[in-house]
Amino acid sequence: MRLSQARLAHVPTAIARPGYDRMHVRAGVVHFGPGAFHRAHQAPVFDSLLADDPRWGVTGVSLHSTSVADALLPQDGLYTLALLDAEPDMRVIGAIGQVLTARDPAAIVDAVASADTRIVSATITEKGYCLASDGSLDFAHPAIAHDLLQPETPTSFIGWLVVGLIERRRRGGGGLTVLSCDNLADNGRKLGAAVRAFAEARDSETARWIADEVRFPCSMVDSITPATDDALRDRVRAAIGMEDAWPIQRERFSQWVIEPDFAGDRPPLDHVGATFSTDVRGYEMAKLRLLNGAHSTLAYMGLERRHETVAQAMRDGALAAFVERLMRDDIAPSLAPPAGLDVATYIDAILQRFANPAMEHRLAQIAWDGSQKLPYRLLDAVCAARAAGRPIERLAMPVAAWLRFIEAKARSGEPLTDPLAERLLAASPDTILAMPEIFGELAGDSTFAKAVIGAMPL
Ligand code: CS2
Repeated sequence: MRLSQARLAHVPTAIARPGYDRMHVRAGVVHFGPGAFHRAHQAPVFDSLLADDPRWGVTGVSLHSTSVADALLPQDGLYTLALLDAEPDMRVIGAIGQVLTARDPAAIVDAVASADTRIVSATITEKGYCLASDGSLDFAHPAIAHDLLQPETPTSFIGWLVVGLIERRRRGGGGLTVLSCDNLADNGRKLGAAVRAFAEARDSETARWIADEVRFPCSMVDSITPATDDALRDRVRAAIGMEDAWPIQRERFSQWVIEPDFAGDRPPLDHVGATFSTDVRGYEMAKLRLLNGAHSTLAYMGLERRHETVAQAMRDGALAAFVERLMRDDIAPSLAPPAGLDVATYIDAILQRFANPAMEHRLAQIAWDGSQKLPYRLLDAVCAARAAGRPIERLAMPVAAWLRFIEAKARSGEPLTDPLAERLLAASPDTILAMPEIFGELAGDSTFAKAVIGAMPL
């Protein structure tokens, strides 16, 4: 027995189910990258919205794999979300109707161009934006170079989006909101500039239409989402009384702060858990540097100390004390918190979330894609410390641990999950520290290089 629309009525009543008629849902949102984070964070918000308004269903688009479509389509898009707490809570989410893949390019273009679609959102991870270290579109990126040469058969999110936007304009379609939900500082602004630059390289009329009609609000997203494992599948099977091929788990806490800069209709996301704020930047900087910066620190320094999960690393007194000191003394002074965000309390809450014993959040998962994550998470704080004349020795320690992590992979021959893996595995620590595409202005900073090379394991 597999979870599906027909079997939804058999899910025990203790488990919340879509309280709306899924037959009448229309897809107002096209989401690129319907992986675990989207299904844990934004999809439940739209699921709550659907209780009052059937216009906000979600069509997922997976550009690089068919695994989400293969798991969810036999389940009519349904899946179980488990909130991990002392008392785990489960809920069946029905917001996702369709999952499209690159097997059906015309359907992707049609989804972006459709009059029903008001929002195109994305969780494609840092590397999906194809940005250079100054935050602008990297025209030398192989996917972007490919998409400019063969614009009708793109590979990148930006390439696909622009094909969809051209079709939307051709149909006389209205404006659109493109909502980045990835962990990048200034995510919306960077995406908007990248899309306009790409469109400009194709034709300036499209670029002008995009500038006039498409909004790119910034958003800060937060909810810790450990990867799905067999333990979760078993728990969900026992709870719902049937198979769910891909349930999702996350902590109870969830935050979504969105700039209220929408084209046309803005769904009342603030009635279902999100916050609209004109100071997303302040929230984003605090979240990226404190939570994600500490996460990456725990990952590289924790793996080195043979820990496997975040909660385990937090039970290591020396490491937990180091991370707390890093957050309070080195990162906090680099922030410009929005009115109403008390940084000391925010740090307390993050430390408590990390220690949640109900979550098995693997450090190896967080350690992926270091070359893409460290700039926003740690290096921006290093730059701020350098500019203000504050010490950088502690901030250099997780960077050094990352370099040792790469060295260990090179030595053992184990794979390194990172888009720059090949180059990183072949390079010395000094060569890596001189890569401007990772280190930006710090690439030529001998004080920083000295601090990193001199940093010892904890
Ligand atoms: C984590 C994030 O895997 C990682 O790199 O730091 O996914 C983190 O759990 C989320 O950003 C929390 O909102």
